[in-house]
Amino acid sequence: DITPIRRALISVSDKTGLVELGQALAARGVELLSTGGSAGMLREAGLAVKDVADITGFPEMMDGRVKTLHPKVHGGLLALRENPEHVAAMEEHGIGPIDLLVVNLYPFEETVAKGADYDTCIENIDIGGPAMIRAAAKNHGDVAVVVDGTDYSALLDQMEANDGATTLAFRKSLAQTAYARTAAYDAAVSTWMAGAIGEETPRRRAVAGELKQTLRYGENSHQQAAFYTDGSGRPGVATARQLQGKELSYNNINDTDAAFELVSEFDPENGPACAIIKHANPCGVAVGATLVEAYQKAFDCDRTSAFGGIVALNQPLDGETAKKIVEIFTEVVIAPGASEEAKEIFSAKKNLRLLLTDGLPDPKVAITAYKQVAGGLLVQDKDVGYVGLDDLKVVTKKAPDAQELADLLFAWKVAKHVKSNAIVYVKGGATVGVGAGQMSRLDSANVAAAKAERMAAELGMSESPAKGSAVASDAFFPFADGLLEAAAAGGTCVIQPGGSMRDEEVIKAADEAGLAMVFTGMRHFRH
Ligand code: 93A
Repeated sequence: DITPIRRALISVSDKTGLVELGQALAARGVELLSTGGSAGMLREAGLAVKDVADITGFPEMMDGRVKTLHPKVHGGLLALRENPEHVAAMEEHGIGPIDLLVVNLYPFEETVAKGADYDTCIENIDIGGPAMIRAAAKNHGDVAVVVDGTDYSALLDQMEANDGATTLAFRKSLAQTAYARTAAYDAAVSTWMAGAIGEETPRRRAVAGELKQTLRYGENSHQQAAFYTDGSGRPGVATARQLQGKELSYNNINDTDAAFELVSEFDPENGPACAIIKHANPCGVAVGATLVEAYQKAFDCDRTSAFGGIVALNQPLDGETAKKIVEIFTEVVIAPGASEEAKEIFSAKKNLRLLLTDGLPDPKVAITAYKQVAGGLLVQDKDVGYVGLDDLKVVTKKAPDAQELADLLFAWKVAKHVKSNAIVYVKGGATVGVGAGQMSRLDSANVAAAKAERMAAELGMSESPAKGSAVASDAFFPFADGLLEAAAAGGTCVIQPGGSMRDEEVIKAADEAGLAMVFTGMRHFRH
């Protein structure tokens, strides 16, 4: 696992830290090979350096376009040291192994950012550098590759700790960084070219993934769109099989994902669950003794909004549930499988899209989430934060009873999937009012209460289903007003992160209203 570094090739555009690195390597007896400008600078600092041109037997030519593209270089990077045939080939062709590659690329991104002309940008597309980086990274079993000056010190620390060698784990991590760099570099070239030739389209955009489908249009009909898989093969909307129905639209896919990811929060081992989504927010979510009961309870929460919605199930679709679903217009149903009877019932509804998967999305897989902003990209971990019973802190005089606790945790799971500000009322394992996407928490509480009122009217109930409900708030109540609104609507217990400057005031209001309240210590903003 531990591979000593005897020979290094250094070829860097950004020469920051180059001399110090060269000195440190030379002090360890590492032989240095280098390209034109890098070699010159090392030599000036008094170090012994071999020119790559002397090794290849070719001068750097064509304005430097061809410097390192040669078997003497690539053979030295790619040869497997343990493979007798590779070793024989090295001997036969006079190829020396290269154990360390230090490259940073022509500054393509900076050149574009400076507003350089077309030809200058083209000249700054590095070819030999990425080729060497990719070769060395592939051969990380034997070769260490450094593509970023900020890794010089880590490299030297490794060598210090391992008597001039590096560990396999370190080389693997360097290789991963190396491929991230070449991927980003080519993406930058592609994005620039798209802009330069005026043909940026979602179909041809450089995104990490495989084009699954070009879509008829995007969020609106004047926007082009495409759908990519991320190569993970994980269960979800991107890997689902469509059994029937019209072609999926951009919004269908977005909503179906929201629905399926939400329902996956409910472990099928604990029973059936159903989520109905519109515009990426839940119209209703419920668990039930049977799947059809879960569907009915989810549907009842907001029958008006559920029309033309997306239905996600955490268990295979059965005949009874299928019969119930086809009673109204539904855009998409997604489930981890379906019975023959259910498929038969759906087949009469030609437009209804049925998507089947081999499992549920894993709500605990910490993937990376991206959001585009003008001139940049925001990158973060997906929200996979969880609270369990043990994490809850009762802050009021009154503690929630067992049924209230179950509904509080249910409401909390749902609130995580509701656009902020989110207020969710839950009773008996079903949402009875969802307030989403308002700019004030009080407004969200009002929207949720109004929805509960409408549910009462739609179902001919004598009182609001919010009466006796559990209330979740995705972030803390900054003032008591939102909490008091929830109490007025009939909420008896509350789950929220806590952490407001006015927690004391909010807790006091909860006590006065006779509420039980728990703090999670974690919030679930979703924008
Ligand atoms: O024009 S290239 O794509 N052709 C090559 O064969 C090649 N090999 C290394 N550019 C090439 N490089 C790049 O030269 C390296 O990626 C590095 O950015 C730069 C270092 O050149 P110098 O040492 O002459 O400053």
